[in-house]
Amino acid sequence: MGQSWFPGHMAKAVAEIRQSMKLIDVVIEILDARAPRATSNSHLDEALGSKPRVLVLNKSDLADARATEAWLDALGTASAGVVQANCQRGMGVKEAISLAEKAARFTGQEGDRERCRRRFRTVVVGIPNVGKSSFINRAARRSGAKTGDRPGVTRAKQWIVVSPEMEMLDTPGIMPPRVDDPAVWFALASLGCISDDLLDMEGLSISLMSHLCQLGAVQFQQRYGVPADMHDPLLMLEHVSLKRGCLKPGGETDTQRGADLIVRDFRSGKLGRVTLERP
Ligand SMILES: Nc1nc2c(ncn2[C@@H]2O[C@H](COP(=O)(O)OP(=O)(O)OP(=O)(O)O)[C@@H](O)[C@H]2O)c(=O)[nH]1
Ligand SMILES: [Mg+2]
Repeated sequence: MGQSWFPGHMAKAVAEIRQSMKLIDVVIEILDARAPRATSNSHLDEALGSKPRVLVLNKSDLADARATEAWLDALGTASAGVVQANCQRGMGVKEAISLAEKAARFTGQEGDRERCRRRFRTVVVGIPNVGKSSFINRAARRSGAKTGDRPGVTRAKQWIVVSPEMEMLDTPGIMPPRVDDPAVWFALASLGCISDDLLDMEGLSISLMSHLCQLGAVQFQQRYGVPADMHDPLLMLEHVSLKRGCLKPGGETDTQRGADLIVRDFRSGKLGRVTLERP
């Protein structure tokens, strides 16, 4: 993958995180609850070192509730704990912060007393678009960090004083430099962690519909009026495009626009609460 996949600001961010780690007491890693494995980034582990880490399964409002419970169990051994969250509503944020504070203050090592006296510092990391800035804004109860429904909104690191006790470092979303597993690529693309400019949206919408059928998550059939005996996702794409009035000037079906619509609907939860991978 070229420049656009691992752009300069991500490389710079990794270097800056590595450098900031001496100031940091605890790491808060934001994952997307719909694919906690695919949205983790082991490439960052080296830069983060061995600091305690709180995992936040964000966007849990868009994930299958039972699958989220299973993920919480599976990730329960995370060093400083794991919580589910909805950073748009503010759910789970307080819990994550109190886990972080506990881990930051009481390490059982020398310096605990000093750490209790000063403001503690966390860094919020994760791949693009998982909700890092939203988490920080909720934690700070103000919109200090810019957010947006596309990857790559935060471009540079930014310290935000969240409370008299805590400072948080917002960081740009960082991708692993390469993704070899097609299932991981599919999840990242479906969840909007990769810039759409790099994606074949028609191909993605087709994979998405066939994946939803495999999972039995067929709410989309009803939403778009897809006949029950239609099984070919390519035909489904044609059908949805036509049904939604996606037509080119000559009257031909505009499957590109249809595909965009399907993917957008999936990302915003209009096709149901779906978790793409199980523990
Ligand atoms: N439904 C839902 N949407 C959320 C949640 N948290 C964040 N979002 C939305 O997800 C999008 C991305 O949020 P950001 O906070 O900008 O994500 P980020 O991780 O900072 O993204 P980058 O800076 O691009 O890496 C925004 O449109 C948010 O409103 C959540 O819990 N549920
Ligand atoms: Mg951000």
